Amino acid sequence: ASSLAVRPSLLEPGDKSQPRLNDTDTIAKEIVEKLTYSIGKTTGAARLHDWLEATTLVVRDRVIDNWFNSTIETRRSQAKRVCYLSMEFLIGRLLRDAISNLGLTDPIREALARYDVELDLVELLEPDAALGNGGLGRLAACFMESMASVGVPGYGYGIRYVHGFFRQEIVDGAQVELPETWLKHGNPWEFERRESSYEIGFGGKVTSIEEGGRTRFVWRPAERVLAVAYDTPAVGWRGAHVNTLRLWSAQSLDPILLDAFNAGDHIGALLESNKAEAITRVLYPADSHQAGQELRLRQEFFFSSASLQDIIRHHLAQYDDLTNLADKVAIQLNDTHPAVSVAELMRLLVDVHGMEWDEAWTITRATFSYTNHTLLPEALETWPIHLFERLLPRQMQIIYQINAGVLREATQGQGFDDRTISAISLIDEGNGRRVRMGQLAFVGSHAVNGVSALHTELMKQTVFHDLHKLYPSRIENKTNGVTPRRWLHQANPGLSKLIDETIGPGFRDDIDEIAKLDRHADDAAFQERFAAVKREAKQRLATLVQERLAIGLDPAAIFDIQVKRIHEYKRQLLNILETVALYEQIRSLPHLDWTPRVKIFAGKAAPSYVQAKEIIHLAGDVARVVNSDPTVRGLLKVVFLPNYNVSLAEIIMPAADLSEQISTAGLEASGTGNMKFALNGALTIGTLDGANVEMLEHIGEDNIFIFGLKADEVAKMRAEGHGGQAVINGQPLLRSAIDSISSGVFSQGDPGRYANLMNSIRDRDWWMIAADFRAYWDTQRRLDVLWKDRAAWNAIAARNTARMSWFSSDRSIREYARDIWKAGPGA
Ligand code: 4GP
Repeated sequence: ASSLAVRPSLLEPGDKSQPRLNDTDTIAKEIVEKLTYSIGKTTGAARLHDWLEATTLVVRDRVIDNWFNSTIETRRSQAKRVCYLSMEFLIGRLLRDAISNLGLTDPIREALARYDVELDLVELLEPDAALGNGGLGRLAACFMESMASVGVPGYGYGIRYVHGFFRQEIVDGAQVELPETWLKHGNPWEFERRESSYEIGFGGKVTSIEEGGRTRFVWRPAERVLAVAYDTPAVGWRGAHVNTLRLWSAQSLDPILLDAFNAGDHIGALLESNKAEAITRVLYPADSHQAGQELRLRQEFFFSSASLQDIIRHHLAQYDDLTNLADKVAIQLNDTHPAVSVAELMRLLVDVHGMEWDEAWTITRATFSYTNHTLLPEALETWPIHLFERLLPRQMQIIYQINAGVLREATQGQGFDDRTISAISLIDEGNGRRVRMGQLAFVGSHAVNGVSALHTELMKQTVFHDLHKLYPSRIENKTNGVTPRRWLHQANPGLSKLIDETIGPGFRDDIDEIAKLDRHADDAAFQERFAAVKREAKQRLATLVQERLAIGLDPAAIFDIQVKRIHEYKRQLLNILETVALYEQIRSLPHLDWTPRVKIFAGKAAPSYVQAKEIIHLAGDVARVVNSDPTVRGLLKVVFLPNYNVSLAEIIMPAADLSEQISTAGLEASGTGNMKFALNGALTIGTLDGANVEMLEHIGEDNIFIFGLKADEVAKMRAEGHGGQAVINGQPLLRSAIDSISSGVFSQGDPGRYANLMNSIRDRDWWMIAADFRAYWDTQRRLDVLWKDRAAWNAIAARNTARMSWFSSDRSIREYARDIWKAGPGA
């Protein structure tokens, strides 16, 4: 990898300075220099965290050279910029990503080794930047990496939360949330940009002035907060292009009210600054769920307004004209969280920059596009009008005006009936009057996309059914992807090396080349090497589980893994019930030839999501009982790994034999963990949901294990009032598992602990757990049999790796760039 060329640096066009050298001697010298002059330590006194900082600074220097090149080139060529507005960027650790993308792994490893320092240990000390909850945030991170790798000039805009996603501990079986403190020791990757700071207003009044025959509205906010930019470079593959992740931090305009302080009110003196800074203090731990509180709306407006002001300032500095905004900037709204941007851009164009309404509206729509990530009704953001009006009075007026235009189109243009009109309206008149952010994002965008083919289809049929009738060409599909750099090259160096040696290194630059592996899938020698790589990854995970939980795992067993947010629709409960049923079967028929299995779970529950927390508790309870039962020893183990995050995922993905993607069909918009697992050679057991449907098409039906109800069948059964009890009565295994859990077999001393959870299956079975149990159980037993034929299993595993290239986020980004943004190479 050390031969990978980093582009020579061109600090200014025509600059003749020499590119940096990347040999071990140079790197070692630079690391020691940083240690000495930036950190103030000798090599003898340096601790591991000092080496981390010194190494980061050396890598950062190289990133910066390329960052300048990219910025200069975008400006020179007047290329269109893509601004990705997202409340969440779940980026994880950055050092290994940067080192690997710059091709510096070998020289840095060797340079540190000269001082008896191990690169792997250094990397482990970097905090895991968890500025996101789950899929949506991780997708934004993969997209940042892919935009840089594909060469799309991209700017991520988000929030610099002081406390990212909470740390999860399990205490007496229950989830406990602890603050996450990634910034505690500073962050060497970021640069504060004091010159890029903007005032963000809240509350106050709107007045109007008559000006040259035109009414101009002026918003006079009662409260103002400063948004300050912090930039982090986002490095693409081979460092060829470096983009910017710009995160906003809130500061008060007056750090302290000195009058109050001098009068002895020491707390009051800081109240205002605390209130301002609270905006960017904590990430809301809600995944696919509306957070509801006022602070959340403040966060949304804060980062939207700061980003738009920044985009406009940047644009004016280069073009001195806003009429060509949509030709030079594309703004992607990552879910509805930044949807208020639609109103805010209108305000900036019309009120601040004096543009006519109609022209501003045309430009706004041409600039924005919106991605929907979930159909769950509880996740569709709406805000009470009184709150919205109080906080954002001018934006509220603008929303009314936008709505009037849309409704006019619907009535006059289309002659829609009243029901359709009220479904289209940006104002929900039914629930105490609320602003519908999904509608706002939809009407303010020229393109609206879902994240898998099925999800996009369901968007048309359900949440956006009526808007789709009004704007029939607006919804399109952009199936998600994951970056192969982080999720294959870095997370799985063993497999990457095997692929190098089997088909050559071309797949590192063009992931589609990985398809050449297909030819080797049936070759016995290759299969053995593939299995050896898998086994090593499993051993690594087993060691981690031993260290953290003191549970011994046998890498010869199937590692059957479900890791993701805990949600009822993701059906960890179905998996746990199958585990309990299997446990009971092994206990009653111990003489049968059972296939040894390890069931691994990890994931966080939203702190207020009672059922999700009960599911975590149950997984732990089942684990305790099963793992201490000598009758199943060696045949079944259950593990709940606390604090699932990006770094843990990097260890888990390569170690899976079986990937659980078992959501109730129609509810998982896409999934991206499903892609990471399959790319790393895990077989998938899953429903026909989200991107599983397309994975089936690419991997082939013999190589993926699909079971259960389809989305339309789920909808039909729900409509018919399906209940669980009748199904349970006909299925002794399921019935026994539910009875055991209900009677306290796994919660001795507290038999009622899971009464609600179990009753929900018996009664409504909303998530179709009882309905799908049998099909799931049977498919698992088929997999047990397949496991015994090692060659067959390994061939399927290898074919999964070979056939997953379409699920690279490079492909997703190329599609967005071509169809929605009209930006990037070739635009
Ligand atoms: C997630 C979806 O649940 C998941 O299916 C999808 O793969 C991911 O977005 C990226 O598109 N949604 C969220 C959320 O994370 O907060 O709504």
